[in-house]
Amino acid sequence: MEKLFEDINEYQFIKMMETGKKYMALMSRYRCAIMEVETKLRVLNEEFSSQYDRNPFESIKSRLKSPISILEKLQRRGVKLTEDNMAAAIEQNLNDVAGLRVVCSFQEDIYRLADLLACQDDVKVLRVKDYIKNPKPNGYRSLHLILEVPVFLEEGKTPIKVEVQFRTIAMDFWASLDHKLRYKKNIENEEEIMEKLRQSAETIAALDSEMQSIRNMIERSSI
Ligand code: 0O2
Repeated sequence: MEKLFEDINEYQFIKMMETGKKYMALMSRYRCAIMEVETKLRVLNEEFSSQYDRNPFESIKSRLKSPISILEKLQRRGVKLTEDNMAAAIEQNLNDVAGLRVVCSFQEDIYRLADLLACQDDVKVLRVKDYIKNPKPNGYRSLHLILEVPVFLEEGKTPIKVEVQFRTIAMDFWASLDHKLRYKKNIENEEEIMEKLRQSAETIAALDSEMQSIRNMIERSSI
């Protein structure tokens, strides 16, 4: 039979398959946690829309961090990965393997939704990073919650970390363009582009505040 891998022996191949299986099982737990949090957010959206006739969020997206991004982030943090510590290294060092992004029209809805999610008794808030009140120097704005939610598996209740990013439509628009810049190498005019992005982030923040205040005026004026 033709050999698949010339340079590894049978023992190494079995080890590699076992590691692969462990990795798949870990990712499956993160997928379950995403489903739990997404359902919670959709339930809140449903309740809001029936009570107040409006949806607090416009869209919700979820993603599992790709194996290459997991590896790169662990390497950046100087974590040594071995066959035996793989699951523990990922769980201990990364908060955003399971990620959800909730895009709202208005800033007040971001805080309202985040509070309603955080106060649920099976949700543990590990960390709040408020890049709306404290934007990053490049202009990045979003509210990040690092949560732990229980996932009920055959082996019992397992707490799993999930990162939820809340932003307005305008902040999301900005972040997607900035993301393009972050992953490009050797860019001409990098300083100029960064400065333009910083200025656009300010414009967007002002627009978000204005839209919020107009909505508040409309709500106050309706009898
Ligand atoms: P990707 O490709 O989106 O997965 P932590 O482990 O949370 O303590 P971390 O990950 O450095 O440390 O936290 P941080 O800075 O809060 O960033 C988490 C995520 O927020 C990033 O994930 C991005 O998705 C987003 N983010 C943070 N800063 C920026 C920014 O300046 N611009 C854009 N566009 N997104 C940002 P990753 O893993 O970096 O990337």
